[in-house]
Amino acid sequence: MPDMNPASASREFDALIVGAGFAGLYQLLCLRDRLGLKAQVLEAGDGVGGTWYWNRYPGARCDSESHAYNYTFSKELFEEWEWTERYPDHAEIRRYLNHVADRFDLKKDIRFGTRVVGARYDEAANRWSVTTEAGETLTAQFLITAVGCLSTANVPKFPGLESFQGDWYHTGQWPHEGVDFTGKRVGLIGTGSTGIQAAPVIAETAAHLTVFQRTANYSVPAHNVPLSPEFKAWVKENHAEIRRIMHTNTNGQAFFIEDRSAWDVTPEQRQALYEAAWAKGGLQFRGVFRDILLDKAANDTAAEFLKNKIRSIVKDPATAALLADIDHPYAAKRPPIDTDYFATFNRSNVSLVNVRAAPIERITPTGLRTRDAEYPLDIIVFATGFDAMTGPLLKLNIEGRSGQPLAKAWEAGPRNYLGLQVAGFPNLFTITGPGSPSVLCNMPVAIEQHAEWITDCIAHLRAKGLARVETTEAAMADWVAKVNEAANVTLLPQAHHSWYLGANVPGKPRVFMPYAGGMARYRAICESVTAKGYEGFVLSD
Ligand code: N01
Repeated sequence: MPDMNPASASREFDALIVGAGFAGLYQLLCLRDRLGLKAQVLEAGDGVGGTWYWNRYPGARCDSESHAYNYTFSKELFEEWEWTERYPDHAEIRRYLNHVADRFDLKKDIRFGTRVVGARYDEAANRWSVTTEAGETLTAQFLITAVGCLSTANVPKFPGLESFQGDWYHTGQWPHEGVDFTGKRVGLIGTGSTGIQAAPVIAETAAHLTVFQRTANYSVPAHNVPLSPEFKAWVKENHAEIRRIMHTNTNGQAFFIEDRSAWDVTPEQRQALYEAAWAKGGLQFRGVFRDILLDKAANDTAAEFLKNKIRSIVKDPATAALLADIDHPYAAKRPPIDTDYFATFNRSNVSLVNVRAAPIERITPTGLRTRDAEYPLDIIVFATGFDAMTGPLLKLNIEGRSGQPLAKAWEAGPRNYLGLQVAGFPNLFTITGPGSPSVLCNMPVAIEQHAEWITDCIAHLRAKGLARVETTEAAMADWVAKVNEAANVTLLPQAHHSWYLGANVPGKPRVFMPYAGGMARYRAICESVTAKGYEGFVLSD
């Protein structure tokens, strides 16, 4: 007999979704409004935004251009929303996601301030039991993770951190009220996309900024600007075409990678093309030649151009040499874009320390000590990245059939099918999970494709009177091989310290995590799987 108790009815759902960022919001809309499911989002934060709820560090701004950093499912939504800048900052993205949540009346089905700490599959009932930090248990037939790829902060375990008498922050858990750097001696650890965005802004007010660099990085100017009325009008007029490009190209951006090789042009023409791309700025620099990420010699031409730019901007030759001492192919790590990053090192209140040569040994009560020197600091900023892709999923403590922990199933690295499902974990879907294009694609595009695929799959089950979908070991083995093959034809695995490989977290298995075969190919694979009756999945009652 069904449980008629209203208290338990409020804890039983068709679908539970973890996370209220781009992915969770759209998944809720799809399941609730298109399929009529009773769905609920559980969100640890007190508002929508996902990664943008937490990442409020100085300079936090998207590297996709605003006209491409949108949902594309609603023409009306696209037409009524207007971005103000070429790249939206974190606050504007939160305003956008709040607008979406309000426009589609999503917040009533989101529980904020609710951190998921466990999820267990009950085979007999075919339901997931999800536990929250507050000790509540909620159940659902389907469990969908929308936890993002970069949401588990990686704070290196430097000895002595607890003794530090100043303040320290990780950029991915930034205080909402901001941090006042005025007159402070600030140490910034990390020179990935985050550190490169934060350094110039911190330097504006800090008494002194010391940047601790372990791996030198490329960066291309963002050239952020307020959007002109003409550009805004152009975007609205060309919405259909912009959407078409985003949905058919390899990276989900609103531009195509040029179909020419670096060797199709003369050295002078190549230089001119790089100069034009540098002047234009942003991620399109990667798209100048089709073989930049495939052919090391082609990549070297881009790398040398970018290193020369560093040498031409940074006045002190020793600092310039250290910044340009880059040991990996361009774009083999996620390529940052910046606003005045290299020029920041020309300021008298900024210095650069090589912590590859002399590693950080400990945090002291008054600062930081490397092998060679002591640096007195008032504030330490950890721009040290994330336990990417697998971290947010493993933190949920998911247990599948027979109580098998996901952590055990992924002991040697993530194994799944299409980045969407793991054998032994029926009715669990992982939006933009490892093994999907995710971080190698403009995220909203990857997210929409996954949310829609999951929605179609659940609709199919319901239409057939089935209750369970689960991938197989064989499908996973085949997919893991395809993910490796796709990575290995590119230069991506050559950046041996990349978070794509899990290399930034000590002890994490080294597995190339995202699917590098491109969004267009991935989309076609998913469509073919559906057309073949969900090939690689077992559907049952
Ligand atoms: O993190 P990262 P992030 N001692 O891992 C260093 C997205 N994002 O937050 O390279 C000393 O890239 C580490 O050094 P190394 C984007 O996808 C997007 O910057 O490991 N240093 C590295 O320099 C991006 O790729 C946007 O040797 C240590 C840095 O910390 C992803 O988020 C903006 C260390 C970490 O770089 C992550 O970027 C920001 C240690 N023990 C982020 N441990 C935009 O949209 C780590 N490091 C623009």
